[in-house]
Amino acid sequence: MAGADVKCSSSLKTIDDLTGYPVFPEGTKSLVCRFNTREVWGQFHDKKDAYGVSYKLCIFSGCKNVDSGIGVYCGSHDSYKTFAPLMDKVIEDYHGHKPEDSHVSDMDASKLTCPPLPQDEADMIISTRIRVGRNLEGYPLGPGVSKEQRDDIMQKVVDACNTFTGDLKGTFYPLEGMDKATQDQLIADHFLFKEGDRFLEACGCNRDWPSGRGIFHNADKTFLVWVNEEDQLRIISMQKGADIGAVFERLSRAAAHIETVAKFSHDDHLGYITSCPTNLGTALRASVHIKLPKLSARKDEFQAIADKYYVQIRGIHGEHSESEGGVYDISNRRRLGRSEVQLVQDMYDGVKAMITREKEL
Ligand code: ADP
Ligand code: DAR
Repeated sequence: MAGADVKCSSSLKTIDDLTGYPVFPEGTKSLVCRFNTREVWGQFHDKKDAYGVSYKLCIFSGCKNVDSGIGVYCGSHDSYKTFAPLMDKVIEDYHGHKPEDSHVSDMDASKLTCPPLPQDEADMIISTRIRVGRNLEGYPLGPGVSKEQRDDIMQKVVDACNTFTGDLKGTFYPLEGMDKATQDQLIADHFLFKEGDRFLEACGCNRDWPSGRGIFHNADKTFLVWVNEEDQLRIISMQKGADIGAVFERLSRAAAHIETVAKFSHDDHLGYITSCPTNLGTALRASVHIKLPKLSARKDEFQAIADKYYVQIRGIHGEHSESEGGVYDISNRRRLGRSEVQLVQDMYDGVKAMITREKEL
């Protein structure tokens, strides 16, 4: 006999509190609120995927954090198949990607049309960063891994990173044992991931922190790999200035190399597999930190250009952060159903349009 309905709120402690159908506050906008219908809940509330990850765990972040946009983190590649009646709806709503659609990757940086910007325009761009998320085949994802598996994944990623040569050659720094001042400086300088994200906390991604986490980077910090944050790898290329082509070329070369020594979780329908459904496909976010004081003062116009070019406007200290000093993080919004080249092109074209408008103003 199913229990009485359960009210979703931050007071939920663990998935064991989900003793009945989760009911969200009036006005909740998350996709898990919309698509975890009583019928879907009835079908899966006591089910687990092939790795033993429960449906309840996959939706718990959205039940606890009712301000989530999505509210779902998958515990393994199989979660997308076993819980398809929910996942397919989330994926189609967010990405416009239907169950019968396929995904084709293309990281050939030479296909990008990104002529160097005139100096006055390049001067508006403080820095450029492009990242892809990847997870190792044969392991659960962040919410589902054990401590032993996570430590094993870290070792495999470190071994792979130690095969980098030339400008990609670098050193791995485990988070465990890193002094606080170094860690805080790396975060402040935009190189290292933040700690304690409540959305990741709720889905179990932060368990055993800081064990099994760390950062690999080259001497110039233009090439970095985050290990076991939200995904098992975040492969990152970044540098000061506006040379989007150079940043993409470095990322493509690095990702291609690492894939020769590590097998990533992937399928023809969803592309590269990630714990959050929003990152499926390319798991690529290409961004610039750019000064747009005049355009950003016209919120509707700023957002209209972003919508037209499928880019997102964000703050400069990572997700859920605010802009500072008129500097914004502008990045591609799309992830799945288009290639990496097309998404970096989205960002380039969107930023170019914003710069043109800023100059007119
Ligand atoms: P992700 O897309 O990898 O989740 P976040 O938005 O969480 O990235 O940001 C992670 C870190 O990367 C933050 O410190 C953020 O300031 C930094 N960052 C993101 N884009 C840029 C950029 N274009 N230039 C410099 N730092 C950036
Ligand atoms: N808090 C989650 C995050 C969604 C996208 N961001 C990621 N994956 N870092 C939400 O559902 O809003």
